[in-house]
Amino acid sequence: MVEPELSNLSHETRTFAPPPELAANANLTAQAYADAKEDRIGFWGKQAERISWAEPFTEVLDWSDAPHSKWFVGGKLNAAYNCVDRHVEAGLGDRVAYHFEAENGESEDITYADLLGRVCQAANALIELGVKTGDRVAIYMPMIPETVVAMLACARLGAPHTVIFAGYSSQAIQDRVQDCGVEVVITADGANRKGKPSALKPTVDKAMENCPAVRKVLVVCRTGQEVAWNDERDLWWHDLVSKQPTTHKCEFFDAEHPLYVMYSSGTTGKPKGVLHTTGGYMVGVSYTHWAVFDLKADKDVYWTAADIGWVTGHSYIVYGPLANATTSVMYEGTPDTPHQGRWWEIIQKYKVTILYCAPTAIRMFMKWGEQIPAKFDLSSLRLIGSVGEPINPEAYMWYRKNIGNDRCPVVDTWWQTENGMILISPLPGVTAGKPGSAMTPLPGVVAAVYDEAGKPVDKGGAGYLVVTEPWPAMLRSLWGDDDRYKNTYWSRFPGVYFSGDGAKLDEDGDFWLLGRVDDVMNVSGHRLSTTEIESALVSHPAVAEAAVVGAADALTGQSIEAFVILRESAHGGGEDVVKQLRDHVADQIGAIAKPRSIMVVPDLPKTRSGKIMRRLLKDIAEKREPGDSTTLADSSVMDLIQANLAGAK
Ligand code: 6R9
Repeated sequence: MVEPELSNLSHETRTFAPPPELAANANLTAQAYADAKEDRIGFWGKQAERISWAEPFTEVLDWSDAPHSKWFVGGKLNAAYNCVDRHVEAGLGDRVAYHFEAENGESEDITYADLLGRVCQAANALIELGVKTGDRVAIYMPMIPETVVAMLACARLGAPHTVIFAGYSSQAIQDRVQDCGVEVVITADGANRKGKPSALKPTVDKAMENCPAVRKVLVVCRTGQEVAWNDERDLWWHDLVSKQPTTHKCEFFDAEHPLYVMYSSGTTGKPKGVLHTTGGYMVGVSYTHWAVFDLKADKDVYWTAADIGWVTGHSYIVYGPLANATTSVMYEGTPDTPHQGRWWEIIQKYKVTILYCAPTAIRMFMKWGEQIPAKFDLSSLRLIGSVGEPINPEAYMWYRKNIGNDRCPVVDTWWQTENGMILISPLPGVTAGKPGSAMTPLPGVVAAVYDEAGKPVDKGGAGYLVVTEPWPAMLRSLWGDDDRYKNTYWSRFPGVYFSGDGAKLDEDGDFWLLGRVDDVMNVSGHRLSTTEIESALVSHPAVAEAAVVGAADALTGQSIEAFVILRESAHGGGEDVVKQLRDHVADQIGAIAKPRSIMVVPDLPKTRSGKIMRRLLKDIAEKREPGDSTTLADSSVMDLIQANLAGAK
């Protein structure tokens, strides 16, 4: 199973101790591990004091109906109140919540008092649209303040949101809106990307053709471009929201009230609606944001350079930082518009102290060269983080040296959409970091590496990463499919959470992540399932069969490589067919899912039970001698494919 890339990683022996000054003033010391170990439940009960409860909980965890958990049983709270109102009530209304920086350089500082007014207006607007507690609202938006406002307005009303990444296609919107039973969609006319407006509303309009249950589409005017308009269904945000009162008295909901659904790729084509609830999630994200980033809310300027449409944005742009009354940066654009130093210019401008981003971005910056960040003053930074995929030691070292000035600790944080919060990460004032290792589970989190038989491996061993005790921000189920929830996460090793990732423990017991053990790919930090892309390819009339694999890629982590068998009728289509197929995948799923290459092959390697052996295709895509093919139904297939590819060159 877990193929050893690990032999490279295990040569890594460098360690970086926390800078003494940071360690001396750190939010946490090693004592936190000991406290949590002694009384894990009591530990989480204590962390819950970070959150304001309208009614106190009577029990920290009810695990009697495992794998269904209830955290902070009987407690009542409102997530939006915790993110905004209470800070204004505490006299922090003038503190900046977001330094919003648009791609074109325009900027706006939004204080907690401003944010409160805007969230109340949006909540009042949603009420006018008939949104009630429990109704689902879809959000398909650019990276702009209204996106956060829309999310918090939903949270305020207890209407779970489902944010759909703005790069996704109409088909993806349609699937999610239908699966989640959405009646109201919030979107924008377009987004500013790479110096020009790109359209969003037409993508929503197309999806709406097959979503008759959607009553209203609320549209933020972002770019001012021409849009088609449906008078019955569409409303401008500035018409409806701006006229609303800036106050709204919120209700408080049960700790287990649903907060949001976030769709994530699974091993079968259908995306999974990961369900998060309110109390445990808020406790989990506020604690981890404070602990892992050593947050000093009155001093730090914090920046998660990620999209809100990804769980990282939900937990560490919106709910975690706001719950902690943080001043954050929010950036609308791409890292190379109008120049390749855009991020570093932003850090210099706002004196950012904490940066959190993905290895794929770091590898891109490496490709562009260290002379670019060197032109900017990055001395404000004191801590830098990484998330989304394994960070290879070279990228870690480059990041530490060129962005962190050889001084800032790097926190490599492992977690998933399902986890809701960071689970494995160094603590910056405690842990001596190793390039490429996410180190150890956070205080209060218990994880292990299991072998095939479900036995914990010893130090030095590799296997499957599992989480053996429940944690507060854990997913509660999959929307509308509880059986799939139980099967996907809790059946591989009964009673423990199966992450789907491979991991290795080194001689010190530190964790090294090895990527997915299933057929989910990770391209630039986006999870895409092979099955989903195969289904898209096969839905094209020219394609008889398709297999997709993720090949190691120095820049994006993995790249999508497709193998297709064409229908007889399509033979002779040549490059034209390949182009059509790439566009078709973009249309069906989104541009992010476009295969880098599509190889036309006469057949595919399959086992006797008909399963495609992707491992062998991966060998070809990564230009290796194919491994063991003895379980193939027809062993001549591999020769045929290789002869065919050689002939096509
Ligand atoms: C937060 C997020 C989850 C998958 C996860 C794993 C990979 C995330 C990682 C990492 C190695 C890290 N992953 N962080 N692998 N080291 N620090 O990314 O959520 O989009 O659900 O992806 O990402 O493979 O299983 P999500």
